Amino acid sequence: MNTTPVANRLHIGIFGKRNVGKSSFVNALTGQSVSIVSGVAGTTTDPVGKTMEISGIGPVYIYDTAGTDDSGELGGMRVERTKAIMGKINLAVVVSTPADFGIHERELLTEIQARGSRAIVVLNKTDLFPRNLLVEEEIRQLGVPFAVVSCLTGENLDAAKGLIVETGKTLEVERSTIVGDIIGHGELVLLVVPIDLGAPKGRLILPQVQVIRDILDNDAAAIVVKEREIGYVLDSLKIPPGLVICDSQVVLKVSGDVPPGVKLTTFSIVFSRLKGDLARFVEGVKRIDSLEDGDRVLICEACTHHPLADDIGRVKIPRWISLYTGRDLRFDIQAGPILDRDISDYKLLIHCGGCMINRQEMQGRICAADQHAIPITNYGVAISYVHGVLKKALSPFPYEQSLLGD
Ligand SMILES: Nc1nc2c(ncn2[C@@H]2O[C@H](COP(=O)(O)OP(=O)(O)OP(=O)(O)O)[C@@H](O)[C@H]2O)c(=O)[nH]1
Ligand SMILES: [Mg+2]
Repeated sequence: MNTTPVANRLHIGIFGKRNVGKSSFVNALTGQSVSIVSGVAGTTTDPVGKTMEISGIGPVYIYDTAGTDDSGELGGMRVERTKAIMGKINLAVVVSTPADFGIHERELLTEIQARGSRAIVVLNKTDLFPRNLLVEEEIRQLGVPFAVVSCLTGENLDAAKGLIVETGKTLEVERSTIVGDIIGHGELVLLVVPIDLGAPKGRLILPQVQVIRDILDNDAAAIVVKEREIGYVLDSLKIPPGLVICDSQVVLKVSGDVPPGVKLTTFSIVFSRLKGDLARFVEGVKRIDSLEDGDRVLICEACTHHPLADDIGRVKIPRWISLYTGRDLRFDIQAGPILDRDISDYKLLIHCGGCMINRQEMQGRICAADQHAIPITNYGVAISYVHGVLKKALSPFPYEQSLLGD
């Protein structure tokens, strides 16, 4: 794992009508021919993503997209794909020309801002079109920073880059630490990682690697064990660990093994603080107690993966919740974005940890739940709850723990 995970990068999307020079701008920014440029409107058909470093911001992920003014059946599908990218990004660059900027761009800016992202405008092709002070004043009135450039001659491209850096620096992509605020300097953290059928061959999964790195960055020490080894490792330590973090699926066993006074949580819970909102998920999980026969629950997975026979979202969580409530519930699975799905019928959403999506996307999903006033929780919180150990698994987080009452 020697690169910054994509989910931790600032995500930048380039939007605008066809042929305005979006791909040319991406190529100018990256200094590479990432995207094909041509005079034919509709050259870029599928979103193209590229990782790069921008000095002053660090690692970013840039999406070039298809023109948002495309029409017809295929064009409409391209626009849909571009709109899906809007939900993933933190910063949008709306490209236009001094001659073209108008209602379409204003609508794009409104849509971007409504999704909680920041925007800047790039007016391109100034070698062809004279500057348009009326348009510039209008953009100023909208409170959106802009630059007037030519991707052909390179004029003012540095100013456009500068705007991206200035705006990008102010954006919170992720919390800067996963566990740094709950562990002490020099403390020992015991990580419990089951090596079962679901574990990838020959390596650890990304959230585990990220937690280990974060522990090291915070000058603490990590010991990694499988659940079978907890007992003897705890016995052999001179001082008990300050914190135990385990996989949600073994939280019941681990909570029994961890001595009173040692804080316990799960990988899923620490990650839900990073991308989602732990307090919201703790509030949401309480809805399980009032589910009735026939109620529908939506299990949301960030990515599409090939399900295992005993899949966590498809099999285990539905089984555990059904056993816990004693109710006859209906579970559906949604893999991928939930924005397009009618979710109004569901009584509860249970989201995966979201290790493959960024904070912006997870917040979008929480907003979707909000719009329908549906409680939302996540896998880790729900699993600990139905096993009766959530209070213990929230021991590093007194505020969220207090939301559970006595
Ligand atoms: N004169 C001039 N031409 C430019 C400039 N920037 C881009 N072009 C040209 O404009 C045409 C379209 O550029 P692209 O970068 O492919 O535009 P796009 O917005 O990605 O277009 P689609 O992918 O079709 O939506 C190409 O012929 C470019 O060479 C510029 O600053 N000045
Ligand atoms: Mg293009």
